[in-house]
Amino acid sequence: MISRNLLFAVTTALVIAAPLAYAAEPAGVKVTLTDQTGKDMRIGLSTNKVKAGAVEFEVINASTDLMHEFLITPWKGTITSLPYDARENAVDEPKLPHLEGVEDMPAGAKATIRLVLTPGEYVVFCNQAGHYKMGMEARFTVTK
Ligand SMILES: [Cu+2]
Repeated sequence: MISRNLLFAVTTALVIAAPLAYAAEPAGVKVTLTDQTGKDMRIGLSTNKVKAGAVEFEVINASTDLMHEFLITPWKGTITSLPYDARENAVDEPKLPHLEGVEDMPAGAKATIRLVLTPGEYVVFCNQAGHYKMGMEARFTVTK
């Protein structure tokens, strides 16, 4: 899906999403996108809670054959309640309040993105067609 505020992944390239406004080391989160022949798709996070400020997400698409992506949006509701476009079989991205991340990562691709996050509840997800409904979503919390 093509969305605002998103970057395209380039295999093994380092992608910096936003200029860093803080001198402190950013919090680090390792993100692993996995699937097994189209089943058991998930987003693995090394931690699902960080302090507000700069956060560096080290994303790897560990799939051997499928494209995945890593998107993050502020969301107070349940992780399965994002606005959904049934025709596209994907989360309705323009209806989200804010969206960042890295999309269309080929199998094996890695990307590092650095975001500045404010306190609150977030949902991370993959929005390749069908993947959100197949379990590629997780809660992410940013504390004060
Ligand atoms: Cu996916």
